[in-house]
This record gives sequence, C-alpha cells and structure tokens, in this order.
Amino acid sequence: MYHRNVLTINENYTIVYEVFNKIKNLIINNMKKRFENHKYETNLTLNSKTNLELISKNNYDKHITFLEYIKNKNVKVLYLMDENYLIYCPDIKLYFPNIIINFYMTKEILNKHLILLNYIDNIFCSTQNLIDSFNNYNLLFDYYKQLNINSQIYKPNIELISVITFGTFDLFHHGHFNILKNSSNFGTLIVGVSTDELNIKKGKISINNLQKRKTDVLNTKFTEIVFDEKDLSLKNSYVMKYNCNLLIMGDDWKDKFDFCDCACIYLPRTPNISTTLLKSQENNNKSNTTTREE
Ligand code: C2G
Repeated sequence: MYHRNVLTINENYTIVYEVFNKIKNLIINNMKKRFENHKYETNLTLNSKTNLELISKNNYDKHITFLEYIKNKNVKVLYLMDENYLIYCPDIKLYFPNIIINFYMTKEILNKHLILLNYIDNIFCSTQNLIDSFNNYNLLFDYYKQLNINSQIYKPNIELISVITFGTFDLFHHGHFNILKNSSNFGTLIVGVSTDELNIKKGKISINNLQKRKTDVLNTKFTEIVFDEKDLSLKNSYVMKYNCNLLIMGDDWKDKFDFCDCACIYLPRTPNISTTLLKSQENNNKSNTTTREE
C-alpha cells in the first residue's frame, strides 16, 4: 500500500513536470519570436540612477519591460554599474545571446547575486581586494557547469577598473577637485587635459597654460597619468590607447560620449562654481579696483 502510494506520487510528478516543461518552452519560444531580429548596434550604460520606468506591480512585468527596453535601444554592449541589474542577465543572455554584458563592482555584492555573475562577460573591479574575493567562490561556475544546469552560464573575465576623464581644468577649483576625487573612487584614474591649441579651437582661451593646468590635476594625487588631449574627436582613440574601461564626465556632457567603447557615466556637477564664474569675479574685482583708483 505504502509502496503503491509512493509510485502514484512519482507518476503524477512526472506528468506535472512534463506539462510544466511544455508550457515553459512554449513561453520561451513565444518570447524569442517577440525579440527576434534584434539589432546589435549601441552601447548602453545603466547606473543606479537610470530611470527605466521599471516600476511595475509584479516581477514578470518588470522583466518584460526591461527586455523591451534593451530591444528598443538596439543594445550590443551593456555596461551595468549596479548589482540590482544582475537579476535580468539570465533573460538577456537567453533572448539576446550576442549582447556582451560588462559589470562594474566598487563593493562586494550580496551572496544571492553571486551566481548571476556567471551570465556576465567581463567584471571590472575597483580594487585588487575585490578581485581576490572571487577566488573563494570561483563564481560557482565549475559546480553549475558540472551539473549542466544551464548552458548559458559563462566564466567571466575579471579585471581592474581603469577610468578616463577629460577637461580644461583652467583656474583649478573645488568642482574640478570633486570630479577627480569621485572618479578615482572607481579605479585608476587617467586624465586628458586639453592643450592650449585645442582650447583656442573650442573658443575657450584659458588663463593658465597647459603645463600649469596639468600640474594642478596631478597635485590632487587622485591621478595616475595625465596626458595632452589634442583633439575632441580622438576620445575613443584615447580610451583604447590607455586601455580604459570607464569614461567619467560631469553631467554638462550627458550622453555626449556614449559612442566610446567603454561604460560612460556623467556625475552631477558641483553647484555654484565654474571657471567662467571665477573669470567674471576676477574681471569684476579688476574693474572695481580701476574705479576706486580713478
Ligand atoms: N566640473 C564639475 N563641476 C563644476 C565644474 C566642472 O563637475 N562645477 C567638471 C566638468 O563637468 C568636467 C570637468 O569638471 O567633467 C572639467 O571641466 P572643464 O575644465 O570645464 O572642462 P571642459 O572645458 O568641459 O572640457 O573633451 C571634453 C573637454 O575637454 C571637457
């Protein structure tokens, strides 16, 4: 009797499992049709502040909205700056298998997210300690691969974050200091300072010469390398030359450098300070002195 019962349960279980699998495959195939002919064209960086309008009532809707967003943007390379996006990566690899996913880590992630790193192509870490922390987990990769649970999992390549930023840095002020400091928190910082000739081309004749502006940048101690930015159109060449994987600018440049082959983020500008303001204050001071002297 007991034996019979167990058998009955097993038979039912097999049927239920088969039905479940059929439904699951049907859904996956329908979804594949919905996302077929994806154009792999653009780079997309998502940070924690990106408003994806993903706020919806249930998780299923959230995933669909996210996948549609990826489809509409014709994403080819995805740069994720926040671990909360990792949950979407298995779906991305399933429906858009050729999208390259790069994940940027500045702190350890939740244990429950670790397995999701196996859907990532490249992980970029801000410190060597973060890289070393993976040795203990080995990303659960070998274990899952052995079980053959999911053929879509990968063993990501892991590297340090190398940041690039650009600027004139004339009359060096605390807005410049802040962006260099905040950028260096992501990893090794490389800074392109625009040459005097480039400033003339930009119609922005600087008060301090290139040498002084480069020294000001180096003196902050946040910068590893300073180089001459000779032409605005060479942004991506500089990214390649210095092997950078993250470009950071102030948000007055929002979206302008997304064509570069690395993640691009735009940090909020420090309010109430700019070279233009300092120049006009200096001019006011000069004219006040002249008036007093007259
Ligand atoms: N910045 C900032 N807050 C301020 C002023 C500037 O965060 N109050 C940032 C800018 O957004 C920029 C960097 O500091 O990322 C350098 O600013 P500028 O010296 O004004 O550089 P800019 O002339 O914008 O040159 O190829 C791009 C250019 O070289 C950028």
